[in-house]
Amino acid sequence: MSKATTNQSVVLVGGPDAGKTNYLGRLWMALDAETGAIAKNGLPPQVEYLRTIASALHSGEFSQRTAPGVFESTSIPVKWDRGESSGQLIVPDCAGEQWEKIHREREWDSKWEQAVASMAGCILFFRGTSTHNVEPLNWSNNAEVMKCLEQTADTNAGPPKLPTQVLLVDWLQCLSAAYRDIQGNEQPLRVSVVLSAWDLAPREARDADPDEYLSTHLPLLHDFLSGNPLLFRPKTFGVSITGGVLTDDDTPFMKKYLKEDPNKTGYVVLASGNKVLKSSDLTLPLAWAFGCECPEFGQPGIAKP
Ligand SMILES: Nc1nc2c(ncn2[C@@H]2O[C@H](COP(=O)(O)OP(=O)(O)OP(=O)(O)O)[C@@H](O)[C@H]2O)c(=O)[nH]1
Ligand SMILES: [Mg+2]
Repeated sequence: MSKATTNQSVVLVGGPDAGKTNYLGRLWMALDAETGAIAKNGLPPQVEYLRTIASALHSGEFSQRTAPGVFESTSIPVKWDRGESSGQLIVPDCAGEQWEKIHREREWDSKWEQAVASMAGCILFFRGTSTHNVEPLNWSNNAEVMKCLEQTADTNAGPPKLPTQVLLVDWLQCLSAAYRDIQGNEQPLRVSVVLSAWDLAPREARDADPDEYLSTHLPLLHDFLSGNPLLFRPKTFGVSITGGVLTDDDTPFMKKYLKEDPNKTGYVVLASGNKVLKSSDLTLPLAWAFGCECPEFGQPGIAKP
């Protein structure tokens, strides 16, 4: 018998240039192909937005960064458990600048309030190769920061930008508080951490559990998630939507990419029990955030070696 759910949203969280929109386009291809853990269950009303991103990827280009002010609340009918369960997935996409504004102004508008009211989980994006990232700093003795703070005091200029992981933790705090207050939900919030452009991660990190990369490069975020089991149910994924860098040049990778079925490109790396898996199912981060049970996630409670 089919188990229907109410409309549920999965919120895409991340700063500018983190990989949200391009993942959404590649995710749509995977949902549309109906071969992954989650599949489409009919056509979404706003299919044009998804098709535009997907068609850029089809023609060998990443979709451009989202313009500030855009808020695309895509609603996709989906099914899982081999069609036994179905629901409506609402995936709002906006420019990373809107997330920065939420951090600065400590408020979000009614569109976000609506998305959070039906939030099943969230997908948090970080792209290690983005030039927008601000590295964690040693505030107590970093000479450049101390100089900058001194100048800020003298000139009333804006303070230096906060490290990216501080913003990511702040967004999670806001979402977790809203999840509890608005929904009255006592369950931990499901969080998929997507380390995007995993094809550009350092060679030695690429085949290891992406959670180790998180622990080394964003230790505050890693410890915040793993140290609060009553608030969060996190899982870290290394995601490459293409398998390599898309460029106008006639590289061997591009020749291969343009010949391939775009739904066969890219991969997801994740820990499964005591192994590390490389899967071609790009819906897995969504499946975790949505709360689906997938064999790829391994048995709960099995410790890593
Ligand atoms: N090599 C590689 N690059 C990627 C991948 N995914 C995203 N990128 C790069 O990341 C850039 C930013 O991706 P977007 O999807 O636009 O990021 P966004 O989070 O939507 O950014 P805003 O709209 O500014 O908030 C792309 O233009 C690509 O250069 C990937 O799987 N592999
Ligand atoms: Mg975008």
